[in-house]
Amino acid sequence: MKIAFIEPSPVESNVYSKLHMPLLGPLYLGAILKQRGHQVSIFNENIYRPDYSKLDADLIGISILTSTSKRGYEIAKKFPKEKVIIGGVHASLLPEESLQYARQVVIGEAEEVIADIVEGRMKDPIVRGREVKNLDSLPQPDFSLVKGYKIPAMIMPVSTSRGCPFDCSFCSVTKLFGRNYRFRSAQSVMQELLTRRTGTLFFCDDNFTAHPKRTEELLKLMMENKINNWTCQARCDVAKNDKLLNMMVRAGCTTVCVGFESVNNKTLEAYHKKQTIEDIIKAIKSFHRKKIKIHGMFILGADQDSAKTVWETLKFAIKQKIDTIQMSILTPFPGTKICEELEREKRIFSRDWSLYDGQHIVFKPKLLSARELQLNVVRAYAKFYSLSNSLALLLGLRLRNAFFRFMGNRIVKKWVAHNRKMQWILQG
Ligand code: B12
Ligand code: SF4
Repeated sequence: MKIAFIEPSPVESNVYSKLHMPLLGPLYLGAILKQRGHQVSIFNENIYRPDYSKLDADLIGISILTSTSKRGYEIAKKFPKEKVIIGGVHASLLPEESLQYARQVVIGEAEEVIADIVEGRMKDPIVRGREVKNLDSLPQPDFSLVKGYKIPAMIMPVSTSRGCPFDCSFCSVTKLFGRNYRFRSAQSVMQELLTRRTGTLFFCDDNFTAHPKRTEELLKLMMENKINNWTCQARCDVAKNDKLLNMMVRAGCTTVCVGFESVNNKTLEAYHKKQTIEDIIKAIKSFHRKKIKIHGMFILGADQDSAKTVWETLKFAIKQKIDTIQMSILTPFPGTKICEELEREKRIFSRDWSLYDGQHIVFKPKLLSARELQLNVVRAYAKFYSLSNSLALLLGLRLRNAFFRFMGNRIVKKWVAHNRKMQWILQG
């Protein structure tokens, strides 16, 4: 069969639109179906948008996040419903909604059911996927299937584990992959790394260091094979483990993306983040001592946050010399604890999924108005990425940081302009 997977671009462009990094789901599913003799292509709309009226496929598989679901449904409507299947985080959280646009929807991990669905042995409208217990049994994601994807790519995602033992109240990850942390063997990951041709590897595991022993094994192999220049997502906890941190440096880690989330201890508690502001400061010091750059991620808008918290976050990021930051507005993704709470209190005022991207306020915050939250976050963000700040870094010859700040400046400008156009939503 001819199968086309589609990863829709978000309707609202976001800070990541220019980062051409496909989700790995369609690449794993595509590799499995290709091995079974099907003809597979993957269209990532950020990279290449086909003319759908001419798309020659027997089956269309659409992969949706909440922010891309609106566009995903628009695409689905271009095809007869019996040709469309939908999966991904958002479809897993709201399968009944997605089913209005598809003949079948898959909840959760789809590798162990996709062939049965495509080949007609599984016909239920809503199929529950299965947690892949042995991740080494999966084929490598096949990037050659992505139309228009340039290899060597600037940055390439690699997944070495699934699930996260934590359960933060704003996060969708455990809803999709569960809290059971599963990981590939170091050898299997190494085999994949040796085939990747890229400037930077991005370990897109939600928590690369959740099981330090297994991470150590992988790092040892990476050192032996002289892998370098990679980024991972980790929690502050890792910085307490000096041995692991040293190994990460020797194995080529240049940047860590860390969910700091807040500079307000009460907010961290409400998020169930299981970390304190003291942990965050210590972690920043340890990473910087080892010359690892930090991309710090913050989420603003919890019931404990005021306008002051937004500016304290900015001050903190500057004072602690965090290299780059992401300031997101708290987003009640369906299925999360935060969403349940806000729904119960009838505080969500927009269910336009295209606004569920961390850049738009869709609920009434407690200590300030929706408008104030949105404007303060945009302004603080713009300040961090201001041209004068970027120039200062450039003059101090911190070239990498200056480059990313200039890039951030362009992105924030777009966000500010877009914000002016959408004043209507800020009435809430
Ligand atoms: C890499 C990554 C990114 C990259 C690339 C993302 C991209 N191309 O969209 C970057 C950094 C750019 C990014 C950006 C964002 N991300 Co992101 N990202 C991830 C991350 C860490 C890994 C994605 C991945 O490859 N997973 C591994 C593969 C195997 O999983 P999968 O793609 O979901 O596929 C499986 C199933 O879903 C299913 N499936 C998937 N597609 C299909 C299709 C069909 C037809 C079928 C049957 C099944 C199926 O089967 C697959 C195999 O089991 C996830 C977390 C996670 N663990 O998934 C967050 C995650 C997807 N991101 C998230 C968010 C919120 C964002 C942002 C809005 C920014 C932000 N504030 O963080 C932006 C929006 C991006 C956009 N497209 O608009 C949320 C999504 C929540 C939601 N409800 O939508 C997640 C889940 C993280 C979280 N903490 O909650 N992200
Ligand atoms: S935010 Fe990070 S630590 Fe918390 S549940 Fe999600 S992936 Fe795990």
